[in-house]
Amino acid sequence: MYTLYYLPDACSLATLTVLLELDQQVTLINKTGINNFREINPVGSVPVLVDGEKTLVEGAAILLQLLQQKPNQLFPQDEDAQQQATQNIMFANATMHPAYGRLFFIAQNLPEGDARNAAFSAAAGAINQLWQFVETQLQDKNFLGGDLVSAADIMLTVYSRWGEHFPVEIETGPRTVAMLTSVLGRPTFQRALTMEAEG
Ligand SMILES: N[C@@H](CCC(=O)N[C@@H](CS)C(=O)NCC(=O)O)C(=O)O
Repeated sequence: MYTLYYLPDACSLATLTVLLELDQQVTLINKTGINNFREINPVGSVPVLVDGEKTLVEGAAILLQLLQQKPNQLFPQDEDAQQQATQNIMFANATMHPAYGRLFFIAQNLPEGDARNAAFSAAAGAINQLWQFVETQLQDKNFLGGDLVSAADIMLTVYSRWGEHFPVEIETGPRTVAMLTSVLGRPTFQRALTMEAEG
């Protein structure tokens, strides 16, 4: 049984969805209800996954740990495919997630006005370039790894929900929209949303 510290609709939603895809039992703790969260993760971020005596942090590292425990459909066994799947997870976590992170930073730190609007516009442009890259990757397949959904697809689907909270136009191509719609419709993703809402 795992314990997952989360924030609703944050990147920890991908961790939860992957846990459900792997048929794991998990208890949720909303970070906002914890006074001393930095004693659990000094960096202050979710996800944090507690596995018995171990406290795991950093979303990509947590996912790779979970995916490598035993064979599963989210993570291929073939060496080349596995390398590509790892690369896709890192693209999502270390490239797309920080690109969206700029939107949160601008909203929290820049006063209303031209500079804020220009910063939003530049951040959206960078995000749209990354979605264009995803669209190119999906030209010959339904998901980043091929026919089967992967952890990276789930991560990207979580991030794709963030743009609507900001005054930006986020553009995703038709194949990307199909991938995101498919992941969003998975019972695990819907169950994860319900679990977060119930707390
Ligand atoms: N590199 C970290 C970044 C995680 C991160 O930025 N998490 C955000 C939510 S998506 C967070 O916890 N922010 C702190 C907060 O909102 O209080 C990881 O991948 O785990």
